[in-house]
Amino acid sequence: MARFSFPALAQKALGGHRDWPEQWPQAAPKSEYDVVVVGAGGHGLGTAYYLAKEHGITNVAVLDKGWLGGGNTGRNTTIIRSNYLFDESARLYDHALDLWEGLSQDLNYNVMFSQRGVMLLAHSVHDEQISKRHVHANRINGVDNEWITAEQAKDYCPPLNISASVRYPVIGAALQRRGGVARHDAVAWGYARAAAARGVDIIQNCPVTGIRRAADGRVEGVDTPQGFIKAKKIAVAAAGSTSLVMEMVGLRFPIESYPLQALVSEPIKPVMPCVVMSNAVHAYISQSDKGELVIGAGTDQYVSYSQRGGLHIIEDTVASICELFPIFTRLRMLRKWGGVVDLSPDRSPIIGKTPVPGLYVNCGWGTGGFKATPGSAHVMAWTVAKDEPHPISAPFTLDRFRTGRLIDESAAAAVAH
Ligand code: FAD
Ligand code: PYC
Repeated sequence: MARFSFPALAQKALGGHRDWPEQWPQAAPKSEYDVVVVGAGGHGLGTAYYLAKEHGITNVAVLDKGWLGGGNTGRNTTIIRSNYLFDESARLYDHALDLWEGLSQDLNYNVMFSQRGVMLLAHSVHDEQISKRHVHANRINGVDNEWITAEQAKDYCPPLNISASVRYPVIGAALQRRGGVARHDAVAWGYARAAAARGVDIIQNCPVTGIRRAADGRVEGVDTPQGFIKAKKIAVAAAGSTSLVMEMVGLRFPIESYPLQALVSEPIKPVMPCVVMSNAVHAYISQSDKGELVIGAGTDQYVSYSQRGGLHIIEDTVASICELFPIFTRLRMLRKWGGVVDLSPDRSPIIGKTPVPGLYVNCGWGTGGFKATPGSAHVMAWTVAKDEPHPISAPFTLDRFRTGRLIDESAAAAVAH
């Protein structure tokens, strides 16, 4: 039976969710594991799940400084798509999209994956050229994406304003029909429950404060307020805090942490049939199954570890949304929040081994890692189990910042940073 520490905060967050057995034992961590995963977001929990399911490694603990899914996984706006420009990224994000399509069945937990289509608007000739380049590159890689006119965009998304008289008229869009949204915290809970059922321990309220190494340089375990926990291998999936964790072994990581925020409107009846994004006016929007319009934009312009953000960003975002969707002008904002995203220099993730034997990392997803969760966790588990990169994640090593083989997806990140 898997062991849990289950603080009151998490019980509140899970809100009596019917699938979550609240009577599960509260436990301290064991003294020794084959693998310790740092970070109980989707990527860390998923890594533990695939380690158990696909590699038979079940003596695994996932440690989190807060509650599971309380990081970016539970704060993001859940846009899922795989329309990235470069071959390496297309393979990685499409691998994730393939897994999304079977995830609820695999976990026996409804992650509410909804392939309602993701539309990226173009407002200028430059936008159109960039979008078409993406569409062509995607199709060569077998990733669905198509160019549609402004009128077709309006047919697909009736609330969209395609009037020629606005400041940035819509002149067309790239549409990925396989893209969509999912329920973010269900992804964390689904992976947690499925990993726990296979014997993985999930220990909340347990920050990793140090990483110890043996005389030969290999990792030996982690320090926590609950004591030292021995580990043969350590997998770090601590988005937003990667540099802090890596400093524990003296590694300087090419990562900067920025606040990224979002907001929701009061709930209304279904009105937005798809996801709409615009890089030019700098806003994106969808509607959750609860009825709230889910709205966001870019990161703040300064580095910070604060899980909030500047109000001016929200003001600009809402102004853009009101121009694109005048029918939403009279809606009220229900709440706003922020997360801390970790940006790598080329805006692509870093997945794989580190210079420290037995230490693995999964970070740098920046503003776009939710969509990657199943794929990222799947290749990460392989890497940890076999001590070698999965073929799909092999190009995403830390080493590329030394060799210069960058995968510059800054345009595909789709939100400004
Ligand atoms: P997280 O879910 O952040 O998990 C990391 C965990 O590590 C946290 O729970 C944290 O508490 C823990 N941790 C940190 N340090 C320690 C430590 N020392 N010891 C123990 N635990 C530690 N992506 C998309 O694809 N689509 C979107 O629409 C989208 N929208 C976003 C909107 C917002 C407002 C934000 C903030 C992000 C958005 N993202 C989006 C990005 C996405 O949320 C992240 O890339 C993804 O969720 C990262 O998942 P993760 O599991 O790696 O990290
Ligand atoms: O990566 O598609 C994305 C995204 C949308 C909002 C934040 N990230």
